[in-house]
Amino acid sequence: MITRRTILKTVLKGTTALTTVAIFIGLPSWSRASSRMTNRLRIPEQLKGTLKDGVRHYDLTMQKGSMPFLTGLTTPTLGINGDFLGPLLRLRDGENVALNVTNQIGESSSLHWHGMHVPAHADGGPHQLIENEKTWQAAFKVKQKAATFWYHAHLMHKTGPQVYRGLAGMMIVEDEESRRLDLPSTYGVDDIPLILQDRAFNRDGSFRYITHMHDIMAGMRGETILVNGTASPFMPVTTRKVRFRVLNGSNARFYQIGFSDRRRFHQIATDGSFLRQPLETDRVTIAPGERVEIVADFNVAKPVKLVHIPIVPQTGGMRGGMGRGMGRGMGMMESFDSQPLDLLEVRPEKSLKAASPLPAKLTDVPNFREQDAVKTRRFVLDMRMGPGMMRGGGSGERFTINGRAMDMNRIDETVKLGDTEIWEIKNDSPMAHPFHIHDIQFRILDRNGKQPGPEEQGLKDTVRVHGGETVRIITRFEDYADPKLPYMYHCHILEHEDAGMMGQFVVTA
Ligand SMILES: [Cu+2]
Repeated sequence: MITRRTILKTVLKGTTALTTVAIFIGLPSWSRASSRMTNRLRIPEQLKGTLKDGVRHYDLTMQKGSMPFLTGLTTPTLGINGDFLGPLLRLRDGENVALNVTNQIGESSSLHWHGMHVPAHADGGPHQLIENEKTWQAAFKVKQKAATFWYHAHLMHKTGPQVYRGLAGMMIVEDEESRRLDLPSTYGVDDIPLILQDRAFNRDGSFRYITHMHDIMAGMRGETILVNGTASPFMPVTTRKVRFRVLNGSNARFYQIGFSDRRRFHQIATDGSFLRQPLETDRVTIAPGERVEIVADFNVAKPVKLVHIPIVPQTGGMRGGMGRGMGRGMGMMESFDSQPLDLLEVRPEKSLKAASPLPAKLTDVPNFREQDAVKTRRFVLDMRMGPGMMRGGGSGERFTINGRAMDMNRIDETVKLGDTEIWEIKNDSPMAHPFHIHDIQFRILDRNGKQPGPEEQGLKDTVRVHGGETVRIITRFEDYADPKLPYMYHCHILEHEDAGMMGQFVVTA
């Protein structure tokens, strides 16, 4: 009989450390029989900016704060214009914006506009460091299809802890098309942001972050789900149709969202655009960094929960020469999120405002033709366990892309402005990694040679690559060239990113 222990020993490369195995076996159960949702969902304040000489200005201050997440306890936090997380930024395609970010957290940070097509100097990655008590301005023209984006700290080796403490927020970009479409769009009423995060706590109420090697290996997970910084949230609903903009803002946890009564709903958007048409479904998977928009119908006075449906480990990636035992082990390595979770209780009122049916067509999703690609770049993701992982919070060369850990002083790839390229991402490790590319939006060409499902056929900036899988994406690099300042590509499990699973590319004219 193959035991869990022998499988893990087989799977984990570079170690047989029993302590590591014990950590896996000792995983706590996150299942909660029937959680009571007692706190009204917080809705982030909207920041629409102020127009000055044709430029829309947004003022953001990163600051220290505290939150009463758990009854009777106070959690020290970080926030933007508030105690935890930041305001919702509303941007319009075609507008010039200036995002003024002041750092008052007592240490260096940076703020990255995840998914946004911006010049490298405005990207907010590790090279746009904001020292304590300094202000940094990101100025650019919004060139974006309507969708849901987000911003978060992106400091070298510190993205994980800073996002965990609260340095993140949602952005909505609108364009002419989105303003014309008859979709639920009253913010906080029938257009609801849902920032999903999980947190672990110490007894004194403070956040607990990385206490075991396992927290780096699997990524940092916690047993408490926060939605927009609300534990055990409920939301009163006054309309029949509600649109949820779901952002997986967790450091490492994957969610498969659906409803407790298995009702069907429509997915209308991926990371960077609407889908061509609404997609009827009963569940959608969302990895760290990814966004989806869904529209659900509710019945008068009938509460229902938005839940995480346990993720059945993927084995599709195991075809292509991998041994069977290896495949089973890999499945287990992907089963970190196999416990059910309640995310949000939706409480429809006694009378609900009627809503029109969803538009039959949402948008034309930009396409890139494979025959236009001038180059295929290959990226191999890998991770190795071993002693010394905890030293200095990093792990040297254990989390790699193409055999190398991230180095701020090394440009890994040089892309020519205007080129269409295919990026082939191969995952040589036993667990799934969400691969994110700065600056651009892409289409997924295939997974192990197979077309992606309809739920992934919008624009994307983050793609799940399962253990043993090879995913090909296609994109075009436009508008902005800078031979010196690079953009990042990386795993969006933030502990993996911080430990080295990241690389840099420049776009040259
Ligand atoms: Cu990863």
